[in-house]
Amino acid sequence: MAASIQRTAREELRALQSERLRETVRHAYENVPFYRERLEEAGIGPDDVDGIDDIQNLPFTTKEDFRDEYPDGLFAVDDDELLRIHASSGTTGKPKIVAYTESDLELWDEVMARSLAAAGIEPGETFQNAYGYGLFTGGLGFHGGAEERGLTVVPTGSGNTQRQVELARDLESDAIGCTPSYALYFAETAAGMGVDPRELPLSTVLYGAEPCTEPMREEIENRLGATGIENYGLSELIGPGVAVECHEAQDGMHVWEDHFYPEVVDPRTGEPLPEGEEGELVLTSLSKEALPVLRYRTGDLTTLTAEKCDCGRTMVRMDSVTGRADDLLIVRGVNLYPSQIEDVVLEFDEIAPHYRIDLYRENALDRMELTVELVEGFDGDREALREAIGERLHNALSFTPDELELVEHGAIERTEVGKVKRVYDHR
Ligand code: DLL
Repeated sequence: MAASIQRTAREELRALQSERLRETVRHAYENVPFYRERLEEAGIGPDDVDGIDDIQNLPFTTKEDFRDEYPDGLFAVDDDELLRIHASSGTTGKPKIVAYTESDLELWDEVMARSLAAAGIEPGETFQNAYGYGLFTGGLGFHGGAEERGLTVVPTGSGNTQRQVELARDLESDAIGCTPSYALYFAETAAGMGVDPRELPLSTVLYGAEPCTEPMREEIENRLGATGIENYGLSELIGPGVAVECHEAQDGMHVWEDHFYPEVVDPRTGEPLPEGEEGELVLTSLSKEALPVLRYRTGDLTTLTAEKCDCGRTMVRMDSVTGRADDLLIVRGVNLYPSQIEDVVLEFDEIAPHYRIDLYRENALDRMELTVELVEGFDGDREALREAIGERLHNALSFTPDELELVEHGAIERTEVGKVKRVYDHR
């Protein structure tokens, strides 16, 4: 079933999605007062959903709704049916609390095992799980799926990196799961220990949980001598296991849309956008029990394509997330995403994949400082390089930072645990 559903004809998939959407709306309507109210406001009862196309009539759910309904206002089952709680912290306010029944945990294991299979990780291989364990969904989400896939799991969690390098070498880990920033940190730590990271047995880095541009992926692949496979997910929907690249084509992440229905909308108006246009990803859970979610505004910007992939899977693919709708930096009236700056800066071979952006407001004017790191052993002309980067930023983005600082290799603080922070907005 699991393998065939990934390659099913799209009409069949739509029939399944339609049936599951009807069930999900009914479940939410009957068991979550919040949804009943929202649906009634929109004039929709559980019998008004015929098929998946009706999804566009449903109201959105937002991060604020999760915060307002903290801790359990969105749960659709009794407490005694819950087997697990996770939370996503975010930068401000209360955490978003999420919950799982037994069937939700089985679903999670299934989509994660599928993701590991799509990543090309075979039963019997050793998987080093360097995603954080605990309330964060990364650690336990990958853990369950890896066991389901028949892998040997090394549950290192994040951090303790020297030991992780030794374990990867001594236990001959075939694959590691971690954030992209941690993959780089891991490679640097290995090199610092006198271990050539390319000589480690790792052949796959299953990275996710934070944005990763193409130059960053190349850097990870080169430094670790491994294939980088991206995966995407979020706690509100389940955790990791929403979408993953296939190792066959590595051409966008297949969304497991028999369980998570994706749409892309205009982030300002909420209007659905045609296939291929970039906008905000909106996701609806189609088979969750404890926490059904209707049209969740992820804030993540991406593009969807339904074209058949070379791997034969028919499920829609999403592009790497280019940024978050709320990451948009408006600096002196210019709209910029940090990923655009990253793309430009990392074109330079002299620059290491570490940078930070600081924003200030001085006398009512925005001021941006961009700090980038030189590669190890750089002994070229710094001034010329600085000018070249400034010019390139200006040409590509019509923007030049007020200050562009080049610092020595290793000078920018690394993230050993959790997600990397690159933008410091002091305004
Ligand atoms: O980060 C789940 C996860 C764990 C995904 C491990 C992949 C691997 P949250 O902590 O709830 O859940 O954060 C979700 O992280 O809305 C995105 O903004 C961001 N994110 C996740 N994957 C990617 C990715 C986990 N591949 C939020 N690229 C999401 C860019 C990502 N951003």
